[in-house]
Amino acid sequence: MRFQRHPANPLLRPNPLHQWEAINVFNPAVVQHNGLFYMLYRAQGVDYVSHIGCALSADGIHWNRLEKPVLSPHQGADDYRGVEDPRVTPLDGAFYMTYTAYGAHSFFPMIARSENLIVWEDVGPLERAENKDHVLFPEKIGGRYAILHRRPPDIWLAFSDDLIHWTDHRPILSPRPDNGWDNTRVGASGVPVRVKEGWLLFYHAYDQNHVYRQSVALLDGDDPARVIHRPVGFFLEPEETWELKGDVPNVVFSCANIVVGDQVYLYYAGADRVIGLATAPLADVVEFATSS
Ligand code: BMA
Repeated sequence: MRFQRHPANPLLRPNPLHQWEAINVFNPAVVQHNGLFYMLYRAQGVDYVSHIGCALSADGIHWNRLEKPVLSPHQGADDYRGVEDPRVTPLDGAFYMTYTAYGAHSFFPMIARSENLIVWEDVGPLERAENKDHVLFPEKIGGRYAILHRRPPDIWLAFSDDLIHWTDHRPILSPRPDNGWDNTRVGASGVPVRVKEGWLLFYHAYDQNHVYRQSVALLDGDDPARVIHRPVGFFLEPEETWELKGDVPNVVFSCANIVVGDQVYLYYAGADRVIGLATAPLADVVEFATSS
């Protein structure tokens, strides 16, 4: 199974009219709300400080951007180098953005909340340690909030009663040293997708040559610490020129895998510079995640 690239790719490019997004736009979250698609994307200008911009679309293909970022560094020394890699989870009637705060002491994972996807307020850090690729599940599991995160090089799971205190941290998915493409590091992509078979955990991995690829595994519906099946292969790797060359070469990196009708829309960045879309029937993704 392979995802099909959209013929209009790349859908979003850097915008030289806005200083803050003049060099790179990448790693977007996408959610559907009030009949529109909202994209929250990471953007960099010539200073390489990351902001989070917002674009709106009626069809998920053609986007109109807001003039200004919706989130910029605001925590002084903790994030003055940027706010990065948003993932957005609809939960409890609101939206939660998990993003990486990059500051004086490296980076750590933050959680913010919004009712309208434009005005964001911080909830707090998941932990003040080198960690990223964190994303909330869209519903409580066993009565508690659940989150995926990444303490290098593994994907971890943790739980919370209040989204502030996180416990029961444990690694659930690791690189496979003998398996070429995902032998070095793994991290979650977008919000896990609930299907009747369990949770689809979309993830990225890179190998010893720093080539980023995308795949998906199946987690148990009630106990997502349990990996039911993990395909040997991947479903997307850098092939197009804009995926092979950019700010960081050989990268397809996704923070959004949403279900639209009977399709999965995987939004992703090519080479940390532009944003594209690839799609696949949900039924094919489930088959891949359960049997290949
Ligand atoms: C990761 C993250 C992503 C980036 C990727 C490839 O560590 O920082 O933002 O897209 O590297 O450069």
